[in-house]
Amino acid sequence: MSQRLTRISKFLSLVLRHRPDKIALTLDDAGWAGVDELLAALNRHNFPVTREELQTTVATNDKQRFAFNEDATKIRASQGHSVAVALDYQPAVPPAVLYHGTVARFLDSIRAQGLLPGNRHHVHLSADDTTARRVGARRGAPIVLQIDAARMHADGYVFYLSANGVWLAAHVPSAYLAFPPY
Ligand code: HQG
Repeated sequence: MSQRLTRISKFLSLVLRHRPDKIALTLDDAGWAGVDELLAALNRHNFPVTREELQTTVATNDKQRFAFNEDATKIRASQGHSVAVALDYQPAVPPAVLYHGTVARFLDSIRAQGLLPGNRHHVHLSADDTTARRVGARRGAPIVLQIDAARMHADGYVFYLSANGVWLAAHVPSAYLAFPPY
């Protein structure tokens, strides 16, 4: 992705997940903003973006962070919000094992409390080890935990799959976690 598109993606993450108020944008209950409203708000706040740049950002984003609705009149972040939104994802059956990338300094707390969502709405889990390692590496030397998703699901915990392939859960109790070495 070009530097320009990366800047747009970062600013969109900020306003569509965390701070719509920063550009006086309103999101609906499901997190959607009107595309026209978004472009006007960006323009008003000295971050002009063309419709074409917005489309390219959505289409080429490395993690497919954003999605348009069917007729492309609205846009939202696919996950990762801290503002209150109901993303209307349907519960889904997870793969037997899911992965979570973190760093050593959080392990004592994770052993005691399990995985907690922090500022986000859900704990984010990956379907593969490589993705989880990359997520953990944002914070230091990555440590990948394995989640016994099959047993969690059998025990009645609900999982959601976001539009961009991230598995979401409200909480992962530590009984379902395996720490390396496995
Ligand atoms: C840790 C990025 C202490 C958890 C990524 C993580 C992902 C605990 C941090 C997405 C804990 C939360 C999500 C506990 C969890 N005690 N620490 N009990 N439970 N933690 O950023 O999973 O670029 O909210 O291990 O690529 O790191 O935003 O979650 O280190 O997909 O699209 O608390 O964000 O995607 O950090 O990352 P985050 P995450 P985007």
